[in-house]
Amino acid sequence: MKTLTATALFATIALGAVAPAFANDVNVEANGQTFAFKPAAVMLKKGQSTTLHFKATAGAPHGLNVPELGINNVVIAQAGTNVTVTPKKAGTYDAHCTIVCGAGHSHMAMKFIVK
Ligand SMILES: [Cu+2]
Repeated sequence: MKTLTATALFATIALGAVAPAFANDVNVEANGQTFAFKPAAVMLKKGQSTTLHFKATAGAPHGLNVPELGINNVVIAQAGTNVTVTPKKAGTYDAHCTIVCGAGHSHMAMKFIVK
């Protein structure tokens, strides 16, 4: 079971869906044409500060709200915005776009995985 999980995670990372584990800086792109965040999942380490560099590449502004991580109604525009987080609790935090940005808005989501 563990091997299967590790293999699946490696495959996901190879496809660029998950940011490298435990980086100090992570770029997160909000794409208003594909209605997706890239990477779709970001790995964070409990107790370690990570600066998230949010930037919109197309379309209307997007937003994220993950209060458990200190991401409080962040507006993501083309100018970009940085948020430094220091997760206190391990877990998986689902985040959906908080600003109605177009036809694919309801599918626009990402995850933060704290270990
Ligand atoms: Cu949206």
